[in-house]
Amino acid sequence: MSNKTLAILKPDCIRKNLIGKVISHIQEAGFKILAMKMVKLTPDAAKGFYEVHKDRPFFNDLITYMTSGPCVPIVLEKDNAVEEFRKLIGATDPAKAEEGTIRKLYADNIQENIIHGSDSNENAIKEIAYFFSRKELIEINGWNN
Ligand code: IDP
Ligand code: MG
Repeated sequence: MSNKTLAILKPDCIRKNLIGKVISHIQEAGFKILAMKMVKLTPDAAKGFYEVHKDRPFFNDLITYMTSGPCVPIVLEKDNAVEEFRKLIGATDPAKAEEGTIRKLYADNIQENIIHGSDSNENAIKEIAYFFSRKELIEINGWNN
């Protein structure tokens, strides 16, 4: 799965009516959408997804934010997808993100930063499985994906 990554359009992206703009940006950068849905995370689901951050001071605020409205998880495909997508979204803190990146263009602050991107191939595989069942992925894209 080294050509795949998981994006999540976060609740601020949906609230600000930026779904279309952000997806255009992603598609124009050459990513293919393999699967997509809208979900409202429960606190437990958000905690599970961000378990690696459970001891960080911003964890509780992060869970409140991620459960504050619907999210749109998206499975994306491109060569070197994880690294290419992290470049496209920019640094966690939009103030530090490069010009032209999605976070620089659309994010308000380090917490409400519009979009998630997996940070390694290993995590991409886990994160895709967190939102999409094998059955769903096969039904959508066939056995080769
Ligand atoms: P990433 O999304 O760029 O991979 P992570 O360090 O994995 O960044 O953090 C996960 C999410 O937690 C961030 O996207 C952001 O929403 C939030 N976050 C990270 N660092 C901070 C912080 O210092 N203050 C508030 N929220 C933060
Ligand atoms: Mg991260």
